[in-house]
Amino acid sequence: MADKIAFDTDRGEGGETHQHVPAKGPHEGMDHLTTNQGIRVSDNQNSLRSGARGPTLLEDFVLREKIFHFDHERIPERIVHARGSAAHGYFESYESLSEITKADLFQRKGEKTPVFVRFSTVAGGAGSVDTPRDVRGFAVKFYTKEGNWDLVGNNIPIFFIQDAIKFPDLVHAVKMEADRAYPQAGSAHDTFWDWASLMPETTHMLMWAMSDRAIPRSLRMMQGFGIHTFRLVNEAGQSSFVKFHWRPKLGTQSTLWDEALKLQAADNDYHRRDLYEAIAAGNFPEWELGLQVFDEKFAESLPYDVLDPTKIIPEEILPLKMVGRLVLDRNPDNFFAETEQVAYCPANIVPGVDFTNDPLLQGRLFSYLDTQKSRLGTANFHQLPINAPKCPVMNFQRDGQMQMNVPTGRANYEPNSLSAHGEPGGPRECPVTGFRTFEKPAGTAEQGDKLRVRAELFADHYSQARLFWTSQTSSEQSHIASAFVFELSKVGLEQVPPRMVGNLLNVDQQLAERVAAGLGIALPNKNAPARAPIDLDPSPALSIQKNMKETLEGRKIGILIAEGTDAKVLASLIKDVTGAGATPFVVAPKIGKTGLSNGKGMKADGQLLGSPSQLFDAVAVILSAEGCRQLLQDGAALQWIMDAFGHLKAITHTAEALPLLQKAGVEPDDGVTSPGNDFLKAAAKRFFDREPKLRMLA
Ligand code: HDE
Repeated sequence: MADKIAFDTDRGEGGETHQHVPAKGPHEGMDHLTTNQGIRVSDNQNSLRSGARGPTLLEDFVLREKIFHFDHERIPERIVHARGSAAHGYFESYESLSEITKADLFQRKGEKTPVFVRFSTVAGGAGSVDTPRDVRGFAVKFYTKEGNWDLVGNNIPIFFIQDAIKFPDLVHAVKMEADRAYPQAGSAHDTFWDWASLMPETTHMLMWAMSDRAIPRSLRMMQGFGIHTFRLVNEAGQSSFVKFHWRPKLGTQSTLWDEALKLQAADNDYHRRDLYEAIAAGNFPEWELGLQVFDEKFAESLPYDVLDPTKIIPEEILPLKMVGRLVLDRNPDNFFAETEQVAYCPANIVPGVDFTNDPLLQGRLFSYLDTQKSRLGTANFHQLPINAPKCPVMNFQRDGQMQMNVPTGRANYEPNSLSAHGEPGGPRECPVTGFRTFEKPAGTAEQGDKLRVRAELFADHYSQARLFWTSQTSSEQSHIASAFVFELSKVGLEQVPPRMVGNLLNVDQQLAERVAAGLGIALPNKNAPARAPIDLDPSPALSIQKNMKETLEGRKIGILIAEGTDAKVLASLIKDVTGAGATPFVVAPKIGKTGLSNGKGMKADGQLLGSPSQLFDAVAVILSAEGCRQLLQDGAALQWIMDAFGHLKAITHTAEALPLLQKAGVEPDDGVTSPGNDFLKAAAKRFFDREPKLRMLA
């Protein structure tokens, strides 16, 4: 026998030979490891070689198959929305909507339809961070009894462009630059702003993207939108227009920019972890589906075009009708098989829902099927479990790479008369139950010659950007102006910031002045608008701060402890926080036991340096005099408190912790309390009034 080598003993059988021969036969109660051909594997640790120090043999099919499969584990990532997190759940209808749509999922009160929902950032690669300033994807696959319906939306109700033909330019401009391959996952760079500043139709979307909407606190706390105007069609064939909205039960909430930046360091997977943990803990995130339903006459009365995806219809003008709820109650079993391989397609639609002529939507109807073939490698991607409809699929499409079905019989064409001869002839079309495209009455404005044009009202690029601006609180306005300053400060092309500010002058004089001042550039001339903007009434519904839901539900409270922390105060705080629906998270200088006042030890949930306060919605500093003295020497503790205060969070503290708070620059205000009810109330808010004292905003 050759030299003895240590043999891995993971499987509990031990042994010190370099040639592994299990001591016993098959392990009782364990599954056999096999190759993909089902052949049992005798040794998963040593490849086959000629002698202990000899060459590895080509003959080793176990090795070759394992490495071959590994080599091909990655598939092309999505060109956009590559970074995503997803969950299973259901959609439950509140009532029958048969008057407006024949879609089966909306026919019965209490009807539950299974869904798979994938959230994503847009610009970054699959391994990028969760909290850049970016739009978030909000894609819902409804597995209805009549086939799959994909509502592939975003967390912002409009888009950058009006016509699909511009999409590759938008994406090229925003993703990492072609020659240097940076920056990853962010729009704060030359090519994006060069392109955007030359494209006035982006202005409304830029206002949203520079607002706090683009830095959500949690995937569970963001809205979703179908964006385009769609159609609903009822049994009688009557059609209405519709816009789809998702509203989070936990309220809409965002982070601050400084917080989002620091979250990128604190936890790359901040949103993914948050979603996964909430579902794993049984705190199922929930959204309501709201519809804005309207007819042609209403559409024509609006001063903007409902086919233009850069426009909203304010809720104050057309309220939402809440028609059901979406609950996410199960994490994927396997990230790749489900979250990565899920293939959304806006063209997946069911009878009762239909498209409109929105030129962006029309382009999307082509793009997604095309991209799935390139990403998943075969026209049979619909057979993957996550994509397969949960209703019968019957047609004469055949073959192709990775065909997983085994169709039987001779009939692979139609029409056929095989059934007349006693053989199954296969499925047939049905004009009654089959999907029928809504037929517009002839001769309407939507029909015409073949022209490369856009409808007249699409030329108004600024009125709704102004509407968005005037609908925000002054704190939100300063965040928007500051975001423009931040992003444009990263732009090295000198001609770009003045050009962008020249566009902003069409939105609001003050906004443009603030951005120019923040950049330290002279106010440029206004760029002539294609169509003069008009003043629209503000829509308070567009402000996050005006609609903040004061709740601790689904939030996380960080509790800083150290040696000698009062056990009673700590226990009652944890009880209160949990009772209010939040998750307490104990942070200590050492993750192992911290000695409390009652002589007992407490294990922390996180170590101080690895658990900075940006991970929490509010914080508690529960220290003894001795613990405080120790932490006064620790930069991480000071930063923890400085950031919590700077991110406008509620802070509660014991009297003994005061020296640390003072050293961190905490000034008394309504958000700084002693432990108890005052803290629970404060923790459900952010203290935006504090901000102007703490940082220079544009
Ligand atoms: Fe997409 N988009 N998109 N998009 N999009 C993709 O499809 C595209 C647009 C959206 O979680 C791709 O499977 C074009 C608007 C989401 O898997 C691709 C145009 C909206 C997701 C594609 C748009 C979206 C995608 C990349 C302009 C909001 C992620 C990989 C006409 C309503 C879905 C893929 C997921 C993904 C094309 C515009 C949302 C390349 C051509 C507007 C949420 O097919």
